[in-house]
Amino acid sequence: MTERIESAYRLASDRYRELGVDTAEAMARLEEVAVSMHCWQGDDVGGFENAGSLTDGGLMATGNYPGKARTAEELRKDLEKAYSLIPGRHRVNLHAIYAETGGKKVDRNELTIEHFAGWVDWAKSLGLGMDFNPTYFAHPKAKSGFTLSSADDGIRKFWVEHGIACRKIGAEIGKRLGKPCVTNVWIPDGSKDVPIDRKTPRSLLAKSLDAIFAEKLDRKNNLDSVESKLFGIGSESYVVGSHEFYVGYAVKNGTMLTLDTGHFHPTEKVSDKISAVLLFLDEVQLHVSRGVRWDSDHVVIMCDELSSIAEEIVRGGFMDRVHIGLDYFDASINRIAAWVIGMRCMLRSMLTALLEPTEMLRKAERDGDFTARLALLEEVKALPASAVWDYYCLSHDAPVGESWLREVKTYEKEVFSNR
Ligand code: RNT
Ligand code: ZN
Repeated sequence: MTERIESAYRLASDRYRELGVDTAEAMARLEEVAVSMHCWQGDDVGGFENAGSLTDGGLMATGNYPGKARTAEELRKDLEKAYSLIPGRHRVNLHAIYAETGGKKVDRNELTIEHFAGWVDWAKSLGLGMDFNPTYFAHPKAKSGFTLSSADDGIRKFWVEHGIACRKIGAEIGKRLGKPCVTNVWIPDGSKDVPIDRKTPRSLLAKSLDAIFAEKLDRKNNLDSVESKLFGIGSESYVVGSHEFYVGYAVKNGTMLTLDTGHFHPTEKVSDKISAVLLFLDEVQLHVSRGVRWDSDHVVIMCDELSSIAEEIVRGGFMDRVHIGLDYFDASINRIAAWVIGMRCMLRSMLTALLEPTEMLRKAERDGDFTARLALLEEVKALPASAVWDYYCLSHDAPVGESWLREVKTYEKEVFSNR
């Protein structure tokens, strides 16, 4: 098999060379892409706290596939399995509800790095980077549907303290791992039915965020980001932290912006937003998801929008300003497979974009030859990127093609069946 992959690669490489594309260079650039893999796919956004229901916050994982991770050890083991089936060095994205408190109840405003030391040591031993998220849902103090924008001073104060605690944790994670941690704020706040006052919660949210971000932290360790949403379960009519709110907030305050591909109107595309917001912001984070009809958090696949996102990142020269992360939760299929499919698709779409004969396409556009632009774009889709991808997997100790699935099935038999 190795020989077949190598000879297919050589043929592909020759074909790309004819178009002025260097496949070795594309693969070298792909090595630089560290995708943040979201731990919450492994346990349906459960965490280890048992403080409240996930739907208090408008998130819902559907399905009951066996084998869900129940402890940090199980989750790390599953994550390790997934990373072993994905080429390259990546990152892990953690939520505050994944704290390890040794059985003690520690409320969210009291969390410290100590509760994540197990995760940091583990990430270090695997050479992973790490990102972090305060958890503003699945908690009694989120039950009303309002957290940082709550009209109740006590509730708001609690969640501001949680935000501050999490930024400190993020900074310490970044320091210990020697690469910055993106600490991302997403809140579920909003209302099911038409509100009278849309203004007050937004001004309270801005005030709460100002309090959370008041302390300047070294960007070497921690990068703050804010994530908008269009609607959620229970916040169909009004979301406090809308896109306009956070674009404004991020531009004014110099934070990063998180663009989740499920958080816009279905015909609105994140791929089109990247070059716009990066004119005014230093960096953005992506939560790559796949909405089906709505923000349904399906597993990422090779769809047109994924290709467009990858193309925009590469064509724009944005690889070092766009932090790519995944965000979905599917409990109806093997959860490790869900990670592996999404990660491999994300990377394969990046490789395909890196292999694009962009100069040729740009020239057609510059010359006003839109016939050629369209014709070439369609021909490019048929280039042998998959042969380069197979070779990339082979040369990075990752399974080629569908062979990773066998390993997941074996793991399922040996590990999941005992849970
Ligand atoms: C929710 C947001 C948010 C969460 C995670 C768990 O709609 O997308 O990013 O999915 O933080
Ligand atoms: Zn998200």
